[in-house]
Amino acid sequence: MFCYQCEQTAKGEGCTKSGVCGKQPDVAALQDLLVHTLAELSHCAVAGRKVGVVDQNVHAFTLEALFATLTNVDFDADRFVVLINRCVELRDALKAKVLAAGGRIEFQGNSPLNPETTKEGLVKQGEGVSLDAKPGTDPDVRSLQHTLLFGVKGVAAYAYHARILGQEDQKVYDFIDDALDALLTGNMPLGDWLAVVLKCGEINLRTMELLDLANTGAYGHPVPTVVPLGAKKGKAILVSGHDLKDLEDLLVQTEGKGIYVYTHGEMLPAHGYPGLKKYAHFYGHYGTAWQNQHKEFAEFPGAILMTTNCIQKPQEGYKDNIFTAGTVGWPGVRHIPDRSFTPVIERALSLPGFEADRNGRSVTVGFARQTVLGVADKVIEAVKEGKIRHFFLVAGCDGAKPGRNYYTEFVEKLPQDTVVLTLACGKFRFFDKNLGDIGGIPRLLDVGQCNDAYSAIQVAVALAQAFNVGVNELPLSMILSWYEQKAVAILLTLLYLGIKDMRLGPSLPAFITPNILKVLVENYNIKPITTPEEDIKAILG
Ligand code: SF4
Ligand code: SF3
Repeated sequence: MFCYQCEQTAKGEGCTKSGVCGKQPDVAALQDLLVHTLAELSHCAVAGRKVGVVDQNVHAFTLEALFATLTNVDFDADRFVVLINRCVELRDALKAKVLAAGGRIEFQGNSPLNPETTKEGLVKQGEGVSLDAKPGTDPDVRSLQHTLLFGVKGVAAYAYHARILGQEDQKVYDFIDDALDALLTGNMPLGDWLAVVLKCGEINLRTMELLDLANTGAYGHPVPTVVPLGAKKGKAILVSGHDLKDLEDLLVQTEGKGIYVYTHGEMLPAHGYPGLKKYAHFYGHYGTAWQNQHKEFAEFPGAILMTTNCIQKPQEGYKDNIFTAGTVGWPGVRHIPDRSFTPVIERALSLPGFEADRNGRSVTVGFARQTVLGVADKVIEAVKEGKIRHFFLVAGCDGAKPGRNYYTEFVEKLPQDTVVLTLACGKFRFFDKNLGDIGGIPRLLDVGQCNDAYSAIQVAVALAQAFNVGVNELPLSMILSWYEQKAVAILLTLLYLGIKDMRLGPSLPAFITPNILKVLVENYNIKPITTPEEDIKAILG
């Protein structure tokens, strides 16, 4: 196997024996095969568009299948076999429709692939079709091809969430098809690959706008909300991941059952939405980020629901308490395909729950764009009066590497006249720190999930307009941490927007070659993080 799509890839180069994340070689090969057959499906969709053949089921499937290949989403080989066969069925049906409408479809090389009938056969096929298996590709072109593929995976994940809540744009689906088709055909000059990679950032911005519309349309704009980190006596369910619709349906189905619902990891910002916080049994937040789940899930006395990434190998201590939903999968773990959460509820009722109230600290969430821009006048005044010297967006993913302590120390060491905006699971490095406030403006503002990156971008754009400068001229620095492919998509969006001077860590992507890095440094002055002291000094002078 070869996989280097995430930050924790082995030796910073690539996982070759098995994934650091727990992905086994058979799953890696099946994921590569799924991506290949999806590209064939996209090839048919692109040809179909020219003759007026568009199939919305194909788009829905493409989002779901791509999302399944993200880091820490689906580890179940059998589920990939089902997805591959379904993909081939859709491909052949679409091809027939396109040909009947007078379209032309010409496959080259390995395509169209006839799937083997056994899992072992499919694994063998998968080993031969990954982007790495294509001989003779220029390393820099391959680097951009991978960047595009990983960015498209991120776009698909966000588009999947938006679509569930009724927001979509054909432009997004067409781009995904164009990008996968380009990867299948593979022959473009370097400059063209670079252009498509930046286009991926543009399309991701639109996708995140749709997702913002979807979430705020369904549940209202987040409002500042104090979230207890303790526990309430009673039965308990812990919900992790990003899917607000899963959470909502679970809240409806648990009403009046004597169960309290807690968030874990990226689900924390859900407490800020009026449409979700109205449930009295939606109690608080338990634990921190995904990489601490072995310890935190083992100690949780109720049922656990994983709605999206990041799942890790369930440990014996809680294996019977954990359930997956949506695109998430782990072999042997009970899966809820249709939001009927009765098995989760029954499991929670059979477990002891919290035997007494547990006091704990609290955190405040809900500083998404409407809240922050609601006090824009105050913020602008504080900047003009010199009370706020600088803003930092310390955002992105968390992970297991010790180097991620940088982000804790960075926030701790910032001077008192600075404000930190944060989003995504990287915040768990400092989310419960009391940083105080500046004239009533909290110094730590939690904008939301990684899914809410659009909100942070809108805040930056609005501030830039208020000060009549470009975003790069604002007293704002971006200190980013990445882990998986949604972060790749967001990074491409920031590059598309022309954002300069970003600091990225804890390490740079293994799929970026030195030449491509040189382009990024020359055009965007993107740089790796160093030490908190040095970086703060360099930024604030
Ligand atoms: Fe390795 Fe990351 Fe790929 Fe898992 S997702 S196999 S850890 S590079
Ligand atoms: Fe976290 Fe897995 Fe990226 Fe949504 S949940 S930010 S890593």
